[in-house]
Amino acid sequence: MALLTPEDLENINKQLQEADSSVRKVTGLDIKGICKDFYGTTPCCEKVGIVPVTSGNGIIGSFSASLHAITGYFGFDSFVTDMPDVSGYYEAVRNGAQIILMADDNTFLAHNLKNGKIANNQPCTGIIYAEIASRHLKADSKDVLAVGLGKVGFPGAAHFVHKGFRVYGYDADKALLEKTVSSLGIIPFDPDNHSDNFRKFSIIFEATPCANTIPESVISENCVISTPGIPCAISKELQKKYGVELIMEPLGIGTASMLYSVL
Ligand code: NAD
Ligand code: 2YJ
Ligand code: MG
Repeated sequence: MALLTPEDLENINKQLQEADSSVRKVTGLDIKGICKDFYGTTPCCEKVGIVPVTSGNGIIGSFSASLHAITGYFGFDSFVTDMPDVSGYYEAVRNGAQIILMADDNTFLAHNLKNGKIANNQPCTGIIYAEIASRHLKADSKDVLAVGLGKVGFPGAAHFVHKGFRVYGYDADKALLEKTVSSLGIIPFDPDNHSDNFRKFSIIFEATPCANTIPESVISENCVISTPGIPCAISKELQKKYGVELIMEPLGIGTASMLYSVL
């Protein structure tokens, strides 16, 4: 499992502002607007307790501080506990947190203690990046290319299918690709296949931990690439050459999706 680094989270407020402006350009709504519309929820006064967790690889410098900035950006009243782990959880609840945010190396969760709802970052991230891309106002068809069908990518691809898109999918893991083709009914995409290489997409969704995963041949002018995957799926040069609108941000969009989903 790829862990976030403090470098990924540098200038998180600026990264969020830029992502918000791209989301607005692509969909006509900002991130908050998409979450509100999609989940049908609105925050009122929920206090969010952020608990640092030391297990496994331990505390990531600036992870909790970034969550504090992100929750503040979306209008939530939040605080980071002084203590980590179980003592931090106790501190969060004793200090009136209604929603707990915490992550170890495998799971990043949001738990609303009042209504019992719980959210996992991976599906919430995949679904919201797919939802944003699905609203691309200038899409030329309902065809989507989904690259990377793992814990984030699979729920994203499934979301496009549920919304009636024709989904072409690719994963470097052949067995996973085959499994996903049969469970979701998506069309396998093969970047090495000559005829697939002539297909262009105005909506591309990417969720892999690798760079340069999107072949140039599939990119259409002014397409949207919605990609939670870190590092970036496409080079700056290709982005510029095709006027790509990129939706990419390391933590905030997925966290907003988690929070709105537990309200
Ligand atoms: P995962 O390991 O479950 O899935 C990744 C998938 O990508 C795997 O199935 C793998 O076979 C596939 N893959 C790897 N290289 C590929 C390539 N070159 N072409 C096609 N497929 C390839 O990981 P995950 O939990 O789904 O996370 C995916 C990425 O999303 C990671 O980089 C993770 O850090 C990032 N992530 C970002 C956010 C965010 O908010 N931006 C949130 C969660 C995860
Ligand atoms: O509390 C801390 O500082 C750490 N225990 C945070 C760990 C963060 N976890 C991850 O980055 C994992 N990849 C799982 C969350 C997925 C979000 N991209
Ligand atoms: Mg995100």
